[in-house]
Amino acid sequence: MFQLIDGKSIAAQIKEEVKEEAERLKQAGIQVCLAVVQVGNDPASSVYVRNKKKACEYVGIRSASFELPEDTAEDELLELVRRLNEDDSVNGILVQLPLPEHISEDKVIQTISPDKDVDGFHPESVGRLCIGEKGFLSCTPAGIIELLRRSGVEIQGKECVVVGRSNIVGKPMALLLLKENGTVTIAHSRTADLKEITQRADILIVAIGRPRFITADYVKEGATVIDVGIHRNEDGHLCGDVDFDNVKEKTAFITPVPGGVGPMTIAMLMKNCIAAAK
Ligand code: L34
Repeated sequence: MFQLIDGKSIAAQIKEEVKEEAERLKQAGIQVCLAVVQVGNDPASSVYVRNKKKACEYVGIRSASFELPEDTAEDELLELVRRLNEDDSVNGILVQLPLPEHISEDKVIQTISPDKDVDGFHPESVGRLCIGEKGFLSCTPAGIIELLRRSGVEIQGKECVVVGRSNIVGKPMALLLLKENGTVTIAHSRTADLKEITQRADILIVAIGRPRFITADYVKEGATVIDVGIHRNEDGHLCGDVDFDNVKEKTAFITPVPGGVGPMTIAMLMKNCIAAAK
């Protein structure tokens, strides 16, 4: 028997906690505000951005929305970010990724003031995480740690395998698991014998971006499986990087898609906004 890790309900709990904090700040005269910037109208990004704005509204964080056309010049976006850096009424800045090809994501991320880096993507935030200093944590990996914690899955001493090495998920995920005293392996698309590595995992975090890639033969009996992937097929159905129905019976704990990691990313963003305001 496996246990479903209900990201939606754990995220709802966290949002209740954030709501109370936002209320307390309001009573102290502080209205928390998140600037949400989207360039173009990638349908998936639009869904995620809409969910973020809805969460803001629910917890009592003001969201200031900036929707720029796909052909926005890089300089124009950088100028907007600088303006938001200077704006004292804005506590956090979120520029939804991916950006159009002609804009350098690195440049944009590095232009965001580290004090308003609620995504935790700025090199200063990443550097802090790397050396164990306090700072903004990338929302998806921080949300995964919170999912494990609130589900009673111990990390200390466990074999943790992260599949994927992106700056947004894989790398910070590995660092956070390490901070929790996990024994961490990062595998990726060029890993020679992926199955052999993933079969060792007590905690398997999958962020490879391939629909239903992880099947039962990749999973150790009794493992905890966290699925970061999100794919939409022709008929609008969502699935993850893990073949859920094939894998679930082999696991002790598993996250679904949707309703797993996604809602947690948003809940942690709300938490980071409160921290930014403080
Ligand atoms: N700057 N860009 C920036 N920050 C981020 O933290 C993100 N990420 C990723 C993409 N780009 C980003 C997100 O917000 C992924 N991501 C994200 C956010 C929310 C959801 C999924 C990914 C989400 O709400 N998922 C729902 C289903 C939504 C649907 O219907 O498609 C879920 O239950 O998984």
